[in-house]
Formats: sequence, structure tokens, C-alpha cells
Amino acid sequence: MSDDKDEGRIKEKLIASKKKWARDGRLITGNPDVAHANRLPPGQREVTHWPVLDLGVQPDVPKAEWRLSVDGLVKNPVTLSFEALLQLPQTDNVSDIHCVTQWSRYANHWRGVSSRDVLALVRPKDEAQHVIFHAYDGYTTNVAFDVFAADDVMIAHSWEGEPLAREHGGPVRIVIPRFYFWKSAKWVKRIEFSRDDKPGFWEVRGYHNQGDPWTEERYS
Ligand SMILES: Nc1nc2c(c(=O)[nH]1)N[C@H]1C(S)=C(S)[C@@H](COP(=O)(O)O)O[C@H]1N2
Ligand SMILES: [Mo]
Repeated sequence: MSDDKDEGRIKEKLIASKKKWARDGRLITGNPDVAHANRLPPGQREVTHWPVLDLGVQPDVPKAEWRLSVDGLVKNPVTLSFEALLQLPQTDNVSDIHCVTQWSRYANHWRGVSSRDVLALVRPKDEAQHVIFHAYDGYTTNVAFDVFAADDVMIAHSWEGEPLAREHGGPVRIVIPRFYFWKSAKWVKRIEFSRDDKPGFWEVRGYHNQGDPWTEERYS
């Protein structure tokens, strides 16, 4: 596995207990809300604080050194500095967070670059069916192309009008509100467009490949 070297640095016990939850199918209520009749997806509870979840490593990436490569099956691959990211069109979006560990946090105000503006810049090839996020802590996660292309997906540098805090993935993270929050890579460094799917860190450890909170796609 490509993440062998990262596993030495991250919290083995935390990972082991989450893998066990996945094996046991913990937290699944069996009451899907396909129509989104409620604001709260099944099995979730609302929190007002913002929990921090990571692998026990919070990389310190100064804005001046941060780079984002957007590459793979695209016609115009780019590597963006933080300054270059700010020069792209800026978008504000408010969305709810749903974490697979059962907390949801409503109405988070994000600012950054929308996935649609990234797509317009790099121009993916027709064969690009999957998007893989790579992060500075070695974390990866994967989504289908159309999930990335939704109109509420952000490459976010600010939250509630402030620079995104390091523990929440600053300087820049992904936000994919319609799926469990493990799909929203913190400390993002690369967005890869791929023909083939590449299940990410949690997806190879028993988490669902898609992660729709409304149908409780918690575990595979
Ligand atoms: N790079 C990176 N991104 C990550 C993670 C991680 O460990 N590393 N954890 C994921 C998980 S499981 C969740 S629930 C959210 C947590 O984001 P938060 O700490 O800002 O609440 O980040 C996701 N993105
Ligand atoms: Mo999570």
C-alpha cells in the first residue's frame, strides 16, 4: 500500500477502533431519508461546536509554501499557489456538515473556489470519471466526477469569514457537503482526475465508497 509510510506516523489505535466500527456496522439506523424530508440525516445529531477529526497529524503548511496540483486526465494541468488560488473567482457557500461519527453542524459559511471554476480552468478529459484528493498528511479520499462537479463543492480557504484554521485543514481544504465529511480532504495538496476509481484512506478500511448520509452509506 502506498500509505504504509504514513501509517507509522498516525494514530494506530484510533484507526483500529474506527475499522472495528466499520466491521460491526455501528451507527446504522436503517431508516433512510431519501427525500431529505428532515434537515438532519438519519442517525445524526446536531452539534454547535466543530469537532476536529484527523489521523493524529495536523501538517503545518505555511500559505507561502502551500501548493495545489490539479492534474491527471485534464487538458490543462495546473499547480496553484495560495496567491493564485485567490486570483481565481471567489465563491461563498453555506452548507451543513455531516460526519460519519454521527455529528452534524449546520450552516457553515465557506469561502474559496468552487469546483466548477476549477473544472473550467483544467478542462477534464471525457475519460475522467473519478476524482482523487491527496492531502499533506498522506490522507486520500475519492469521489465520482459528478460528485465533485456539484454546485456546492468548494476548495475552501475561509470559514465564517476567517482563514480556515490549521486543525480544520487550513490553509485549504475540500468541502463536499452532500456526503459524509470524510470525503472533504483537509490540507489538500493534489486533485487527481482519473479513469479508474482509487478508494482512499478510509474507503480501503471499511468505509463506504460513496458515503451518502441520507441513505446511511456509512460502511461498505
Ligand atoms: N487530510 C485529511 N483530511 C481529512 C481527514 C484526515 O484525517 N486527513 N479526516 C476526515 C474526516 S474522517 C472528517 S470527519 C473530517 C473532519 O474535519 P474537521 O476536523 O474539520 O471536522 O475531515 C476529513 N478530512
Ligand atoms: Mo469522519
